[in-house]
Amino acid sequence: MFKPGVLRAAIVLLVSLFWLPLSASAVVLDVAADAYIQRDAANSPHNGGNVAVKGESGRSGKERVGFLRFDTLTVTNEILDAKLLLNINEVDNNTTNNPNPFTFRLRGINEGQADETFDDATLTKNSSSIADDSDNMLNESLTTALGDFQLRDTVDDGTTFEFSSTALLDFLNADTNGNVAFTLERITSDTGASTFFARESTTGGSQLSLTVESAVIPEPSTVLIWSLLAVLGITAGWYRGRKG
Ligand SMILES: [Ca+2]
Ligand SMILES: [Ca+2]
Ligand SMILES: [Ca+2]
Ligand SMILES: [Ca+2]
Repeated sequence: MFKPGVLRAAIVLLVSLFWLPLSASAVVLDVAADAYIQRDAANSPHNGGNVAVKGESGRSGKERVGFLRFDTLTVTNEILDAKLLLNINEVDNNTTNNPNPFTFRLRGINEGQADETFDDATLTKNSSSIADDSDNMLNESLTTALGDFQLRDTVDDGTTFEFSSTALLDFLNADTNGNVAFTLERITSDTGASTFFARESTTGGSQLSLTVESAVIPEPSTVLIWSLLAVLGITAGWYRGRKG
């Protein structure tokens, strides 16, 4: 039915259309702010070398929730892949190593919440727009659950954990204001804190970061040239087909 020339041109068109949007570029976004809040120090900022996270049973007061923020203004195209890199200091800082895995939960802070642009030097439990007095110190309805993961004491101490999930990808692509912030909580109750290296760390640990791979949308002029070439190819093929 198609003459070879037409078929060839059609294949060129299809390949060019599929190939162009599939090229991607990766960027690493360093954390813009990181801190934690603590139940029994509700008016104190916690902006040291570690983001500490802790769940304890019975609302002991020592529970801690981590806050992380990234500036994504430079990422304007669709995000195809994303990884949150958590550089672990200690899964459990108790002197006795805990053989059981600890479960953690990552949440996105919903678009429009004041905490989307929190300042790590001043964030406190009482100043947070999403913290409350519940067991996990968070009003979950103001957040989006992005997934749970497990870390093991000693085994994972000092390593980097890469978190990724479809929910994280969807959350990043839904962002419209270039501010993306997360909370990190620990589901597992233990008196030992879990600590991740913060951007203020001076002990050699890398800070938290977000690796984002986004589609490269071609310039309109590039699309136009490709389209014109494809049309030219189809026309030439059709013309040759008629002649032959
Ligand atoms: Ca910080
Ligand atoms: Ca340990
Ligand atoms: Ca809650
Ligand atoms: Ca946002």
